[in-house]
Amino acid sequence: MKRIKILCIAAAIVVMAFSSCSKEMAGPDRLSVAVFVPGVASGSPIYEMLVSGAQKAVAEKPGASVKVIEGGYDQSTWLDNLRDIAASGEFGLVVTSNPALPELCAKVATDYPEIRFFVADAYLIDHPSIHTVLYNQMEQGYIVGYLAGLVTRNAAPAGPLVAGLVAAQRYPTLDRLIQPGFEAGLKAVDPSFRLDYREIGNWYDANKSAELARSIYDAGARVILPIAGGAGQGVVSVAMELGRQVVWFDGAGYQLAPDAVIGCATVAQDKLVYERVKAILDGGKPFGTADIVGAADGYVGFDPDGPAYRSLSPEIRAAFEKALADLRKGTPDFTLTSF
Ligand code: RBF
Repeated sequence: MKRIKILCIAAAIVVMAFSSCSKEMAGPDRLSVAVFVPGVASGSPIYEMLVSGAQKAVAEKPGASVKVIEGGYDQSTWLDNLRDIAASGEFGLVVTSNPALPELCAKVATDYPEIRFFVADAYLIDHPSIHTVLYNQMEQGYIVGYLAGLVTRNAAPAGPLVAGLVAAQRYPTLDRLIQPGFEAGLKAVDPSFRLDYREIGNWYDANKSAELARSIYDAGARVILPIAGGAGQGVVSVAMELGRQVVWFDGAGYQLAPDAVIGCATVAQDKLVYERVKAILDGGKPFGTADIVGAADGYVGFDPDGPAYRSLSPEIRAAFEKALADLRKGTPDFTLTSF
């Protein structure tokens, strides 16, 4: 009797071991995609494009599915959000975007090695579970810096020459690419340009960004670049009120204020996310690699389709379009091979 009992227990252990092993090997469904928005999609074009690009790729793949999960503005919860996504066992691929995410994905990957991650607008090389693509935002900053420089100098040739930058927070791509690119664009127009930099402290407080923008405009700047997600709306409202200008980043800028937004330096995040997610769903395995894309290959550019851009003087537009064409051909050369 005792022997039978022991045999039964042993058999049960073997069955359990095999079933958990086969479950492990099958892993989560590779065609089941979680799009994690670290923030709120509405009001942040770079996130809106993340969602639309991933949804388009999934819609074209038979058997694939997608769920969009917003992490909200409290960055301290994002790691737990990602852990919950992984622990659900539902998703084989997590698609997300922003330079803070690779580090969080790497932490989750330690416990869930079968899940794969694609992070746009970020850089991490040599992690077997993670693929990243970084935009050359030095070029993106240069584009709107050059335009802001031309418009400012034209409005106030006697100077002093100053332009504003209202940022949500400091982070490496702002410090090392966006801000230096914006300043390089301004200084390419006139080396005496000065930057008036202010910080909001979060990505949602449009009242605070409006207050900062007002004080920058009052101090003499004519053009401000907001890098502030949804909070950038505050800069636009004050620009409209004071008859000043804004240059916009990422996408969908002109519709906010057709008279105030004079230019928008774009990233083709919808196209990029679509292409990469599609390739991964089709079996591509770019994990472990980190790409950098920019103006030469069309992922960083300029949207000329706005009324306030079209109503700039032909001389300004001609000078700007020449600078843009030169940039696409590599002058100035902001080549990035790693970050
Ligand atoms: N960009 C946005 O447009 N909206 C956001 O809510 C947002 N949150 C961010 C949070 C962190 C921690 C970091 C590092 C960046 C964030 N960005 C956000 C910036 C985004 O990655 C990109 O740099 C800007 O959109 C400019 O292209």
